[in-house]
Amino acid sequence: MPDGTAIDYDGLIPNNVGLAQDLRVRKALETWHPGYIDWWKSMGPEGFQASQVFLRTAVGVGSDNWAKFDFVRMPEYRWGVLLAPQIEGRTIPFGAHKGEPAWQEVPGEYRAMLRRLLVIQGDTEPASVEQQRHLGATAPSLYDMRNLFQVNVEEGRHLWAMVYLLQKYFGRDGRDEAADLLKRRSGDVDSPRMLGAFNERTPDWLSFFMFTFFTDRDGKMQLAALAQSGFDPLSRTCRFMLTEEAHHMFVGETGVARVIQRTCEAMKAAGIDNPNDIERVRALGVIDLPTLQKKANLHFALTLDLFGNEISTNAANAFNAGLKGRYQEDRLTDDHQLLTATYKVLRPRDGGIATEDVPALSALNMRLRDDYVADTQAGINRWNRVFAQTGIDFAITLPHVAFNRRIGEFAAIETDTNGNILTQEEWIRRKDSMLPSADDNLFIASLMHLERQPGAYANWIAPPRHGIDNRPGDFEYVKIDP
Ligand code: BYC
Ligand code: FE
Ligand code: FE
Repeated sequence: MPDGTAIDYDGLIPNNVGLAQDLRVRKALETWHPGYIDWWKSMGPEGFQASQVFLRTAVGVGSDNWAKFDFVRMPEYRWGVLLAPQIEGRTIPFGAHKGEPAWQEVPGEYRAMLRRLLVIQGDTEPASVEQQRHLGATAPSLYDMRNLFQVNVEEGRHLWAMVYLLQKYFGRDGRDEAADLLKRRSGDVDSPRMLGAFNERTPDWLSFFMFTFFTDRDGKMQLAALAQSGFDPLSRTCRFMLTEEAHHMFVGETGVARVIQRTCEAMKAAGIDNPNDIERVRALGVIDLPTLQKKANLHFALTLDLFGNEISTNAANAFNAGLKGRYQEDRLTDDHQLLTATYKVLRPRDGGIATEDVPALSALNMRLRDDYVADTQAGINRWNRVFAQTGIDFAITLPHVAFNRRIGEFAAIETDTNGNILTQEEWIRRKDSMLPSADDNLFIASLMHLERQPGAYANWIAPPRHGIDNRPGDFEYVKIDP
């Protein structure tokens, strides 16, 4: 496949990496495939494996017309290996090897570091499918159910993306890692997924929308950083994954926006102006706004933990090695080596929180997290326009980055959502006013039920503005019992 854009759909595994000519890797992938399908059937969407779902499948890797839409049973989805086109003459964009030709093979000295990056990234993808597997049963509409399954099959494909790199470039231990990616389970006591947020439960649809808004956006940031990689196959893989990622964040952003819209409209219709009139709002069968804020607080904090320690030698090493860059590295105008630069890091100090200048190279996790927060804030601002449009006096705000953290500088302290340090007693007393309480979760759970009539929506969420692929409002996106 020299031009790298056409996809070969003839074999078992759709690809644009010339698998037909690469017997060794094809065999490894075909050996891995049955285990993957077993995993999908046992850990993928529960109860809908035989349903016909209106899914998009990639048919190209260019920037437009890259996907087609059709009804598919999920286990028959054509998961494939798709890389963005190779860029002629690409060089390593940053770090100690800056300016050297991009690597087409794994640089021996960085093998272990690269493998770890691939495994961590790969581990998150099936984890999210596991976390979301029971949500089909309470989908608020067939439209939303279809979006859930679309996200799920694409996260499955993201696993394929990492498994291909492991099997193609890491031989025996790559195959072992690929097998292990099918063994760990989200939330399992003995063999959990690698990162914290991917072992949390996704108990309801509001959590799902928050997860795709907040946590898939971490996916976007991490993939964007890896898309800069001097290891060219990783860069090309991540560039194509980012094309798919946009839809995942769309699902989260519009999902929450539709919840906000529905709540505000119901409040207006009932003559309720005060968002804190929680009992009256809940009596309307919609999600009250303070609970929405608490869910956002939770998912933001969980996602910030995914950026690792603010000050990290691992991150510095990965940058120096040319393996993991900064967000939009190719648009930054500095030496791309960070030999003398410093960066401001937030840390607890003298009973408060203060900024400190540290060598920029060691603060790369902090920097990526800052870029993430800015990107997230832009999405929050779009949510807040819905309040303005419906005339309800409310705004969602991001909590302080120190709030409810388990990794990094703030792991050892507790703060309120404004970043004021709390004693353990104060934290316990105030926690339920800042994070979803058992009571809040029970209320949300009480709203969750399957709405299976085409064009119908559960009472707590507004319909979307447009159908998928321009389908009409009553389109049957999932034929549950075909
Ligand atoms: N949980 O130097 P440090 C996505 C460990 S989301 C557990 O601070 P470093 C998606 C760390 O392993 C994107 N352990 O951090 C979204 C290390 O242990 P060792 C996912 C943690 O190395 C939705 C030690 O602490 N992709 O795609 O910079 C649906 C010191 O580490 C955590 C990536 O994140 C944690 N949160 O790594 C589906 C890409 N944080 O090695 C998919 C790769 C730190 O000393 N990312 N530790 O034993 C990375 O490598 C991250 O930056 C790390 C931080 C989170 C691993
Ligand atoms: Fe993904
Ligand atoms: Fe995603």
